[in-house]
Amino acid sequence: MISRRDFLRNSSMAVLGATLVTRVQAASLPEAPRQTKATMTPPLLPPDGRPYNPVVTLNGWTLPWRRRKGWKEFHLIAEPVVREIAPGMKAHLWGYNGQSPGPTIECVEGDRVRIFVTNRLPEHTTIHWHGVRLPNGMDGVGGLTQPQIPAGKTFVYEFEMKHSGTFMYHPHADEMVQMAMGMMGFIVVHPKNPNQYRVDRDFVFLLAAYDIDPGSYTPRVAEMLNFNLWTFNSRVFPGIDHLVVRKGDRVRIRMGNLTMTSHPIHIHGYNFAVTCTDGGWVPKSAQWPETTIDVPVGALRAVEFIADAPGDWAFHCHKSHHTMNAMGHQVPTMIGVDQKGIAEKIGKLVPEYMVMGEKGMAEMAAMAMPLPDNTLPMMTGHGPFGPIEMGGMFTVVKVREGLAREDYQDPGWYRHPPGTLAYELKDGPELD
Ligand SMILES: [Cu+2]
Repeated sequence: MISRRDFLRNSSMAVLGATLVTRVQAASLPEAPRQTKATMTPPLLPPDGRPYNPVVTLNGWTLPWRRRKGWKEFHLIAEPVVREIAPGMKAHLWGYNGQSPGPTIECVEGDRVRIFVTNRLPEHTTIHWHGVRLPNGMDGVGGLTQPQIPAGKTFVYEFEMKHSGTFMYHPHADEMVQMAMGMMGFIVVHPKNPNQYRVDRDFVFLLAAYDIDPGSYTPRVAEMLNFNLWTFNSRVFPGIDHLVVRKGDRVRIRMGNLTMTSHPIHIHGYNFAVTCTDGGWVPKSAQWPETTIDVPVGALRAVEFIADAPGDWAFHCHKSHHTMNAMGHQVPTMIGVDQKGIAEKIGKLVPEYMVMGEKGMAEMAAMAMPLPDNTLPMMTGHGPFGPIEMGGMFTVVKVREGLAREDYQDPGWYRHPPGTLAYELKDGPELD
């Protein structure tokens, strides 16, 4: 947490969006809570204002606010952060309030929000409130609707959240660099009527991609397509939280895409309908069943289903390269190539040389190859039956009977009732 003295030092000459902030005003800035860990915090029940069912941010948290004179006040600090991408790898990113992505902002349709944005980056920034319909001067486009927020300064955004829905925030200043460095966050505006669009569990995350060379910590910001870390909320499998769900719950999963390619997100064991986009709620008559929904670049999609089938259901991007961690794409296909003679010859020069890829690449998931520091295996994570052979944008929806309403703790692996598990055919009596 930042100290008041730091704050005064940094904001004593701060210029705000419309007005100059005096020292007295600066001292009245709301606190800016910070998060140092990449773990999911329990949903934040609203301490004041209209009631709503709060969302759960995968590997993230919701930003607390202060109620003051009819405003809901939030304080975001844009700053360099260290994000654990998965156990074994940390990335040096830019984010908000200690993490990338920044904290989720939750409020209610009709709320008047005042968002203080303090810039502790080495360069200027802004925040654009993607999808939110607001006065033009609050739209956060550097140069077009406001001067950029210089390093060390604080700007104030004030507007009414007129529409409920699914939105996000990100800079509109040196965008290529700042988004490649992880500056983004989720916004959820709950409906005024808590029974409208009601679900039991409401998960949110952003799709982000990074290009971090093996052995290094900082993303290559000039990369356009060839990323090597495909993330849900700046985490890769097996570091992504599981989506723990009580059997019978109505579940919503909201996803926003701030990468530079689309992500066909697929669920096993269920079908779902798109119920909300960053454009608003989708009328029932316009919904249809899907098991995969393409989340386009710069868009948000919310899907819903009733969790009536217990189990551990895979939930992932269907682009198979996006369920892999750092890998080279110039690897030749070796399937069917007899490498025996070659291995012997190279082995004389490079004693630890391994022959790989002759029968496919599944063996890589089980192999313990030496890796540079701060580098994740290409595919990893173990399940109850062995290596899962995945990385990147992959997690598990765990549907269980009899969980408590607020219980999001990992219930362990699913135990399949007798007769419901695929099995090896062995010699013996005929099947029924
Ligand atoms: Cu993808």
